[in-house]
Amino acid sequence: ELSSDSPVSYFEFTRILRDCAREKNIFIHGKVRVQERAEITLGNHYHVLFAELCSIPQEKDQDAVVILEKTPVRQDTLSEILMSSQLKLEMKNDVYSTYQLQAPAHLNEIKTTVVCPATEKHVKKDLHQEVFLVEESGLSIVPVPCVSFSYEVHNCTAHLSFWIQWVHNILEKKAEVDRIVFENPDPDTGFVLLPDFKWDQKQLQDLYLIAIVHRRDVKSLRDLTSEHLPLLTNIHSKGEDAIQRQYGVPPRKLCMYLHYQPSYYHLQFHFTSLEYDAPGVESAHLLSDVIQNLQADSSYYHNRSLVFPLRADDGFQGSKREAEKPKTP
Ligand code: M7G
Repeated sequence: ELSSDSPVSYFEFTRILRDCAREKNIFIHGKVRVQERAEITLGNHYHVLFAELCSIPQEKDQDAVVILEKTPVRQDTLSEILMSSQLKLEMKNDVYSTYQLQAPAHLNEIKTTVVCPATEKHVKKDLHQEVFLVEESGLSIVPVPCVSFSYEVHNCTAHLSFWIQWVHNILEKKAEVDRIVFENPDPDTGFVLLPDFKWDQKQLQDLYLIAIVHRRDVKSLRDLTSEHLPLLTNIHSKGEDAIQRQYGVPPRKLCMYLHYQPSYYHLQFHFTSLEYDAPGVESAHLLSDVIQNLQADSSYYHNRSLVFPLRADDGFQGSKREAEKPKTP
């Protein structure tokens, strides 16, 4: 589907948040110019009469994050790329030569993700930053290795969490309806399975789907008890069945996990290809481990400490400074 009103054509560059030559992506912060219809108020008497006529378009800048990513070369387009591209020689030495290949436009896509309007949190999420491992116990959060300060968990999670309107839109069929791969509508054990927006669905090596649960009362791994085992086993078995049916990827080639801490506080599971180097391994908990841990101990995730990475500006820096203060005897 071609986008007629491209937000990126009005993009005013502010700064690069992060770029990675190996992953061939770049995260950019900027301003997008949007048109708004604003009413001119001429006082009560005229307002009603002229409201329609005086509604004029006004331009307004909104913050946006744009992510550009070169997509993998696909096997099914190889012969077309090699036969219908122009090659420009860069260097030749013995049996070795390198070229600049100018592929036809339709084989030269850049996957583009736009977050607009972007909040400060969106911008911070994509900004390259120093990251620290922290260990969260039931009551406190302390850095690894342990030093002497405590940090309220609920403060931390509230501070980190994102608005989850996009999740509700999927569950209520207001967005991404045509992308749903499988749904189990049961209000307690059901879920919606669909491609993660990181996956362009063009090749299976980087297969990435998410299973979003219908229940809205389970925010994260911390909330899980043995009461949720039917939900977890349902996601495990129906999720892998659906992926095998739809994509022919067998369960032994799949990784199923959830993140702690997640970016979005609504329980969801990641299904990725084993061949894909998915981001976030340091916060991943395998679904099969979670099931076994809860089978052995219903309060496992309430009681145990959990280690996860925290970014410098997510409240860690201040706490670290506290911890580093010389101790008074
Ligand atoms: P998470 O564990 O809460 O956060 O997973 P993290 O992986 O970002 O730390 C949320 C997952 O949902 C991520 O893999 C996102 O790429 C994916 N995601 C985020 N948004 C806003 C969307 C969306 O609008 N649609 C889809 N399909 N996936 C999304």
